[in-house]
Amino acid sequence: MSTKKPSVPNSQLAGTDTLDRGNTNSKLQSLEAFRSDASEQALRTNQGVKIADNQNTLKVGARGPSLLEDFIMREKITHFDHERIPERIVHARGTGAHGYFQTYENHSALTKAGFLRDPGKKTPVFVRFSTVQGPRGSGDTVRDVRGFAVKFFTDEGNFDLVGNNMPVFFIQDAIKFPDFVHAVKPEPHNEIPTGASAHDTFWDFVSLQPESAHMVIWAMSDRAIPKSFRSMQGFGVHTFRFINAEGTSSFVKFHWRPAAGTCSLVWDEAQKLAGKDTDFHRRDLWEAIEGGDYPEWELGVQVISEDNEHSFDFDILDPTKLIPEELVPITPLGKMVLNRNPDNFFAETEQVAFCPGHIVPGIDFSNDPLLQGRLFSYTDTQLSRLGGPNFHELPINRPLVPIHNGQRDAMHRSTIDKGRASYEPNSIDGGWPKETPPAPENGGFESYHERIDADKIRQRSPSFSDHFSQARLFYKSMSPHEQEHIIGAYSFELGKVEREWIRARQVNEILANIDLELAARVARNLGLPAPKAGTVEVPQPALDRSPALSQANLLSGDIKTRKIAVLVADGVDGQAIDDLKKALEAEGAHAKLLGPTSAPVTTAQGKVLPVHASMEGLPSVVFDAVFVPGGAKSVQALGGDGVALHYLLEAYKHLKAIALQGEAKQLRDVLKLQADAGLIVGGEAKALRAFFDAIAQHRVWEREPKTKAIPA
Ligand code: HDE
Repeated sequence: MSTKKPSVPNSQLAGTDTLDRGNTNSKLQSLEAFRSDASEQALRTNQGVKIADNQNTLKVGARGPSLLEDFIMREKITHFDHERIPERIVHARGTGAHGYFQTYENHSALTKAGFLRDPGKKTPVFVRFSTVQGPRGSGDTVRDVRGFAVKFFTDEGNFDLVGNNMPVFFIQDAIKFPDFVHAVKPEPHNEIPTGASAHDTFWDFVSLQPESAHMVIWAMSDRAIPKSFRSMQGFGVHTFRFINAEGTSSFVKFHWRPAAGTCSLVWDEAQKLAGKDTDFHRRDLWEAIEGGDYPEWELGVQVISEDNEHSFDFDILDPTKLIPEELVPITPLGKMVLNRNPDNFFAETEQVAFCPGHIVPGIDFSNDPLLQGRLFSYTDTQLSRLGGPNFHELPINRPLVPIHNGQRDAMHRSTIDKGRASYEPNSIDGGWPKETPPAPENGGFESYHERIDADKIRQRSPSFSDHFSQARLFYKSMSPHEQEHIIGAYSFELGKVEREWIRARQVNEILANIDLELAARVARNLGLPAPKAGTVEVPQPALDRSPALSQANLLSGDIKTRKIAVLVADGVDGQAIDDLKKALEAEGAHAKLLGPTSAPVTTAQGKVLPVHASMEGLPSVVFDAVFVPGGAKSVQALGGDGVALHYLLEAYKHLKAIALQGEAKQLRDVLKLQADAGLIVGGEAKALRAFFDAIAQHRVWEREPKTKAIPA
């Protein structure tokens, strides 16, 4: 802090006085000035001239050459020619939403950050979820890490929490990031594969880089094929600091926990969805918000006091390590609700620019060497992606507080700065704008005073050297079906690797150090000999298992917002549909009627019933469960319809709850479906309850071995 210059009076602090406390819409209001509604407006050029003919270029005669003087055509085509900007180098595919964050209580003992101190305040947020590997138009459901980036528009400036849906990362030092990204991206000669890590260069790199072992096993787990953005956890990954008003610092790890529970797709379903609905996750988020099912997350932190920095058997600065929740429970801070879709994808979701370096007083960095490198990268990448250093002026990126400083000019400057002095100190403009002292009631940012006495050195800390104990902890903490999925994913991905030495190295030098049984199972699937022992000594971690890591323990327990397909044809029992809909509505779930075509059907009771789509239009993969009502004629038609039968078989294979009511019972025999807790036959209320309970379990895991070609 500097004391030599005049400070800002309290009345002008950080813009708090200019904002309406508790106003959830402040960001939306600030965006309002930039939103453009064309209704009842004339078509004009960019210079404001009304256009009389938007159909024809100016020509010499109706069949003659076009004229260069046609400024209307030239302006239109020129703008079109430059419509694209470079996509993000990673996380190119994404989708965004507006919402708010509200703290549960005053957390001033932990941090002086204002948005975590005032429970009456709703802080606007913009969130962008993303995949990492694929380009902008790639599929949503590929096996990949998901980005979970949140911009908080606080009264003290923007805070960006730029996290992922997994709590660790592939590398420990930022200098390895270009290597990692080059390895995972499509191969350079043929640009294959899109949106997948199942190829030689990825496995070559990670098998040579043992520090990736922990993150890779997360990426081979169900976490890499989330059911929806709404059902993903989020993590800040790095250790950050909270600083309170007394200047006391604590280390923190950020966690987002979804109210919808955490759950995933199954692999075959994820692959099919990538083709049948490329936009599956994007659509789900959009529709949930449009329908008023506002997605919600709880933000929490694991808090580690300065004194406990070294009390773990790993280094809290190592981003390939998590802190088991059983060792440090999560302190809930507040909740985030997403309640508004963007108006324009490009202006909002594409142009939003996150940076882990965007922090506010009360939050600070740790020395995690991955985080330190990120602090440089994000602003740097925006310079080429958004065309210069003024991207903070784009409406979606503007902080709510007024910005004044001596930065001037450059490409796309939109602020019209008044005054003569673009330097500080100055005596021409009364010394304004001036520094603000850091005391909490003033709000000037002050970096945490950390004493460091060390050599300038290029070296990985020896405390970062264990790469396997937490990968093992993760594997051992999985439920049996989750372990099977991990074995399946490694086998699938390595099966796509052409070079046998890479497959063998991953099995012998990585998997064998995580778990010998895992290595043996994958080796068998690849036709390789099972390794007899690992290659390194793996330390015993403090815990054998961390139940908090298994998604089996993270379900919401209800069926809120779940989607149920109802298969119908002429002669369907209309009463059964009404009863189902009523029961589902009471639980907050939704039904969609699907017919052989999109044409309405006539019920057994003679009523004409519109359907939402044909069965081919909304395939089973986009639903959580399938319900077939009775009605002899309808069931007979469905039983003779290959699309309907495939619909049921596919839902069965994807371990979804299926209810066959009344005459629909016959379909079980036609398809030879084996009985289990998720196959409900019968129409009474008890059966409906059993159906709902099965949906709440998300998937019928006991069925899985029966759906495999070769039993494990
Ligand atoms: Fe990023 N990352 N990253 N990353 N990252 C970007 O920034 C980078 C890392 C994450 O929706 C880029 O604006 C480096 C970890 C998300 O706009 C780029 C390193 C985590 C997003 C970049 C990392 C992330 C990005 C590309 C290693 C989880 C999307 C475009 C030191 C904690 C944000 C952009 C959005 C995007 C660099 C590692 C999350 C190139 C150098 C670890 C969610 O700047």
